[in-house]
Amino acid sequence: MQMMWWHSVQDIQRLINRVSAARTIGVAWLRSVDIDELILSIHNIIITKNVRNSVDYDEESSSWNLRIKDAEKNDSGWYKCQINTVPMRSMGVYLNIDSASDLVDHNTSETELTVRKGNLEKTNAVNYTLCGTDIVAEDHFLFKQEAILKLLTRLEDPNGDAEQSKISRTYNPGTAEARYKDPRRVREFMAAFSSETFLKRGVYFSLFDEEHRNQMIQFFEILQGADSWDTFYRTACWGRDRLNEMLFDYALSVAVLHRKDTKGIALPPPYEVNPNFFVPTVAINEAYRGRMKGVNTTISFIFTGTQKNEEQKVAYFGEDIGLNSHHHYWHMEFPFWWTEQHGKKKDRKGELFFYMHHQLIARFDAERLSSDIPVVEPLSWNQRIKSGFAPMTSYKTEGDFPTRPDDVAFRDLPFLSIEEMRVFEERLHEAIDRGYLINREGVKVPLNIELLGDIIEASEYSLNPRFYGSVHNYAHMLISRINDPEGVFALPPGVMEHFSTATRDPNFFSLHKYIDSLFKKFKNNQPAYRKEDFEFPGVSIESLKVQSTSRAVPENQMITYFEEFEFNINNGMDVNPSDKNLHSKAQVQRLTKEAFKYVLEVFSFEPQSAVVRIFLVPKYNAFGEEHTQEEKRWSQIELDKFVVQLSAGQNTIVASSEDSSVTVPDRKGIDQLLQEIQDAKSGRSPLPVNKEHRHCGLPNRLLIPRGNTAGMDYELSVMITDWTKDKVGRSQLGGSVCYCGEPDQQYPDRRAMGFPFDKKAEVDAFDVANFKIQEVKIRFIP
Ligand SMILES: [Cu+2]
Repeated sequence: MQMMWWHSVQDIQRLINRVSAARTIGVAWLRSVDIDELILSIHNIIITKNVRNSVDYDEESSSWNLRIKDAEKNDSGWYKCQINTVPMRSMGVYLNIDSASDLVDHNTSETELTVRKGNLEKTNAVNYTLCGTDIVAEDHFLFKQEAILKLLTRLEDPNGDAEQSKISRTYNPGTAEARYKDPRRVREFMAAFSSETFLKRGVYFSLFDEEHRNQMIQFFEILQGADSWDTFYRTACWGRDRLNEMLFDYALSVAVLHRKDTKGIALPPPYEVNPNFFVPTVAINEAYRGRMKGVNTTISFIFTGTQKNEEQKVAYFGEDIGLNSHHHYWHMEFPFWWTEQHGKKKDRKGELFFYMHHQLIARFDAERLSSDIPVVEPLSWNQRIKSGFAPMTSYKTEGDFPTRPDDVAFRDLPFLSIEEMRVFEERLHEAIDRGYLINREGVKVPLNIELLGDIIEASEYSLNPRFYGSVHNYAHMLISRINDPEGVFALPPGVMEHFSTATRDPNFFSLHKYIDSLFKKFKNNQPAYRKEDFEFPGVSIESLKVQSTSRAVPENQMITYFEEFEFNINNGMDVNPSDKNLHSKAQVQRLTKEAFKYVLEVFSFEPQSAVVRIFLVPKYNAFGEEHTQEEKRWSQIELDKFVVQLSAGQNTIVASSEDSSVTVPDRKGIDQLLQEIQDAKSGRSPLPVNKEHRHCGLPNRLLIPRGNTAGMDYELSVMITDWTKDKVGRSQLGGSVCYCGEPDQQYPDRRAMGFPFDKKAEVDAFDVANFKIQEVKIRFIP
């Protein structure tokens, strides 16, 4: 993983600047020879004298491929592709042409190799190398990006954009059926839309409400089935002014995440589309006062509750707007209503439902321990809900999110009783105890983690939703509607009703701990891991340490702190056309960390591909007692997972906390997106487009728990296993793949999610040379 590329970056930058034309700058391929870098190609021009090299651009995957014909041992080494943006982006790959015999096996005369993002693949017809998927935005992409931002502006008002509103007036999906994959669906949707029961504007939309959901799905299906970007865009413009604003926002966002022609487009963050959901109403009102006075305002706000409420100590986590967004987008990438009609089957969706939420609980508990409060308790249908929640935020049009006091009992909903929940729970326990579930036809089906995730959520893949219910979705509704279960006050539902706001309620974590206990029971029934499940012969971890980027921090210590964060709340304000230029912002604190790196010394007997898995766990509980092995196992937080190419002998592996494959970098806000579009249009600075850009993913700032001022004790564990056995397909481990998978592809790692801590292990199983624990501290700087 050690990259040695950074030396002559400026020289290359100058060269690329000279060679390239205006805005659309291609990609340069470089090769490292000793400490120098040799330029192989710029754009599609070959610079090197090596005639075996060629470069081409693959439009489909937006990738620049370097081809090396008749590759030979001498071609082994580090290669790098580089994109001339500011800041410069580059990516290194190690090409290892060692086992010539392998290659001969595959192909006789011509030997070409495939290298993908940081990893080497050898397959038979294999070609080449992929230089990331970063390209520079061209006009058409800029138009799309801007169009999506406009479509999601001030959703309660008529569209303020002249062009979009003209399309909305003149286009009608009902008279353009031929432009959709399935004209029948367009007809059905148009009929539903014109019926009395179709959800009106100005009221809340809930995905959990079956009628709302079905209407949304109908609209989503025509967005998804639009035959081109143009049809898609026109359909969206049409829907923008006619459909319920929350329904429109949701359907459009899921479509943008799934359509091929919208890959790489950034959605405006949920806290800027709908600031009212996240910013206390008093702060919104204060910003209004600024508007009335005609001044730009930045209003700071704090997390909910007072110090009298223990839960307030960890509100910074549940109410973190980046965490809210992660949860929101995860459920958009893996909608429980998704079927093959909507697109590819989502690989390991049931297991991911378990694992992503399990990790949220482990992280929440670690934050609680940082604040000296005990871990969260699972909710139970037989007990009252201990902690209340006063959201202090509101719907744009339907008033405040209801407040729930401490210590209230569950209440039946008109269509769902608590007694039914007990029955569903009983049936789940039975399925787990017996190791099979009963499908719709009454046939026993062996239970696995995937099927269990599907029946608990329940997703459309549940084998028997009538029998097992929809425990997770129902539980969300039982909590969000607890204030007015019969609807006698016509209160809108609470924050638990929406994935974007759910984690703000501390009961989200109680609910999910309850769900997690079912998965835990299943996992504990599985045969324990044995030593041979973990072994990687010939590989040993000699040392492991963590180094902070600032020199003053001692080894094996990490630093966290709070920073101020500002975001745009214009969409939460009504606007008077005369003060269109007024700007309102909100400011809130958010947890962040200092960047650090893991440094591993690893010995390998032979050159091989290996996968490094890194976990962290708090050492002590809230009472200062060391956690048992069992407690530690189930509380492990995944920090990273990446592939390395080990050479024979000693290897130094260095990985940065910033490249973690559980996280995403900071989300771009509306202002930044608009600025970048402007800069690109005017030619000031090209806009880099990453078509693999993910919305789903934990914010990188939250990678590690807060820790405490004295320096809290944790154990860092690293396991290295054989990547050739674990990998699936030709995939790589990048982006936020650990919690969010890879869109449209198989989950790249064959092992159970959470491996090696997901199941029990025999006493000596971890006595292997490819596993190591290091004690570390996390110090919080107030
Ligand atoms: Cu969730």
